[in-house]
Amino acid sequence: MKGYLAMKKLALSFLFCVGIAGYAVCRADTAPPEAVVYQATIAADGVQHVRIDGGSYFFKPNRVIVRVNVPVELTASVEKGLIPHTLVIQSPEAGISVDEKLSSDAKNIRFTPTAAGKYHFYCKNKLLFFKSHRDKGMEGVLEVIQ
Ligand SMILES: [Cu+2]
Repeated sequence: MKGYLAMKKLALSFLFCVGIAGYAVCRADTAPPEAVVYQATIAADGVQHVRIDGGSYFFKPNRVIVRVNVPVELTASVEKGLIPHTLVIQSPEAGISVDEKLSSDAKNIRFTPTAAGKYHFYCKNKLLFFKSHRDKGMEGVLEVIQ
């Protein structure tokens, strides 16, 4: 059944490509960055350990699910390169205030989320009149669940 639906979807998108949008449009990679989800578990040390790898211009995972009122340790780094990146989570309503420069050496960032909800994390960097790194895709969602 799943296979059939996938086939149907494929056939539909093919029809869309040749029929309406045209070949050139379909060749262009305009899809938004794929969601990479990580659901943290509580380790033996009572901490939710989460690894976030970043680069130009993404965070992976870009959706992180953690439990409320349990300490979180983010281990964050970015790929080697000349472009500086940061990790920002400004959600004081949930006890989270992160604003860190990232490098290829992993950095440990600790906090304990105190309220369930969805909070954005992103890179705040922006070069002159160019689009911000966030607009280019360096953002994600920290989902705090009960
Ligand atoms: Cu950046």
